[in-house]
Amino acid sequence: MTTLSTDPLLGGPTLPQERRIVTELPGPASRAILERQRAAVAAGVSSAMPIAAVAAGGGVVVDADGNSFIDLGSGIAVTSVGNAHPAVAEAVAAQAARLTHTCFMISPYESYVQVAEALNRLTPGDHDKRTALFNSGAEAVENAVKIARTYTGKQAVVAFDNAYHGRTNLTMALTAKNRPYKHGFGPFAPEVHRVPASYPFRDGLSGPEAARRAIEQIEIQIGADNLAAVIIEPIQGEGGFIVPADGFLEQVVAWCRANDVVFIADEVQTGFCRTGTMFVSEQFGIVPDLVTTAKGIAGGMPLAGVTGRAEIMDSVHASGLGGTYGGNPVACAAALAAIDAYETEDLGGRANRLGEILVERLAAIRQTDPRIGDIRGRGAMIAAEFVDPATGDPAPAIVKELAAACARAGVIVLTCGTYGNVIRFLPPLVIGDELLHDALDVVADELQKI
Ligand code: PLZ
Repeated sequence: MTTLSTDPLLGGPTLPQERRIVTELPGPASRAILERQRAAVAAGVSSAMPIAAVAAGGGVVVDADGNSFIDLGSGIAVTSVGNAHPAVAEAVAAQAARLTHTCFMISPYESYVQVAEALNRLTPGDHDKRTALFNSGAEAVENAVKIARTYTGKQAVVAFDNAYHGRTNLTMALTAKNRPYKHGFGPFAPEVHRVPASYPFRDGLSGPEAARRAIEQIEIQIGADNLAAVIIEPIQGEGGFIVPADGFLEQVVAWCRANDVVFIADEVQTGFCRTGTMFVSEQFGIVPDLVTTAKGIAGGMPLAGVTGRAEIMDSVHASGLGGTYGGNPVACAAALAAIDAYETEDLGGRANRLGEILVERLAAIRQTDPRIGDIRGRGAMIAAEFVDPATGDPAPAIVKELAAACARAGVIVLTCGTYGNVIRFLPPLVIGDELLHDALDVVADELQKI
């Protein structure tokens, strides 16, 4: 490990935990890389921050010019254990030196089995479970739908307003928002139906009322006899960190169970201690039939999983599930190290502490700034929704300006929301209190200027 801390370009927790802007932004080194990006990388792949990252760890990301940004995004809820976590880096290096790939469909290896065992143990419910591993959240979602269709012998799938499930063809169909995710990319997969979700701040409905509204539409427009699965993010992520009203999820799960419909919880963004518990389903008292995971699972390495009831998972014919890289050994080694960190470093407890700070600070800003219409979330998955105080209408322009201003001042914050009017906070769970407070000072200062 000593070699890790002596190389100035290496990241991890030994990086100075400070906000430090030492050049204009982007600095000359970043600018040169961004110019080459424009010439070499497809225009459709764009980047929110005008910097080229070279190292990251703890609560900071350092760019090619030596600027140090406070990270309130974790690469979209991925590096929850901290970027370049020493145990993850070591596990990756050790595994890469031993064997990088066999293809699990050709010759299996223990680490895949260990990750499956860990997911079976950690996902909600103590029933008999099985897991299959893939490369991305979208791929996990696709496979969950394939599995549910095989098990039920039915085809239709229900997704919700504000949903985000990915960018592949089937998952684009499941994703609700047109721009930027779907525009011009159709035709989309058939047999995907959308129903209203629970969005307490905007619909004012109780959980049972919102559930009744969704279930009524399912019964009228699709029919349980045709429905293989209902898929939902227990807290909607890209849609705006929307926490459903109490009872909504419970009633949807109960209806699924009574009607031979597979309930899939997409915990790609909410999973792995992000919300204060290993999975957020626990907090709503629900036990999903299938759970999709990715993002935080492997400390930054690409890995995803579908975990669920043994009888559902095992309904698929032999060789029906797979893919060249699914459950890659280097990614599995990273996942085992990351999962160990979640469990032994009490990162769930840490997420709750960070959430307290975030909510307290945002509530204080809101006292004098009525443009913050709602503050919501769980653990270290917290958001503020901005509105026009006179009308309550979404105010996306403020959010765009605020994120850009924070970036210039050395803080990475992400936006989201069906209406693009939400600032979301997803700090690495290992960020220090002081650094988080510094970042929130910046957010408060920059907001005041808008
Ligand atoms: N399900 C709940 O949040 C990914 C998308 C960023 P992949 N969210 C970030 C973007 O604009 O592409 C996500 C998610 C939920 C599925 C996915 C998809 O996961 O690993 O990006 O495929």
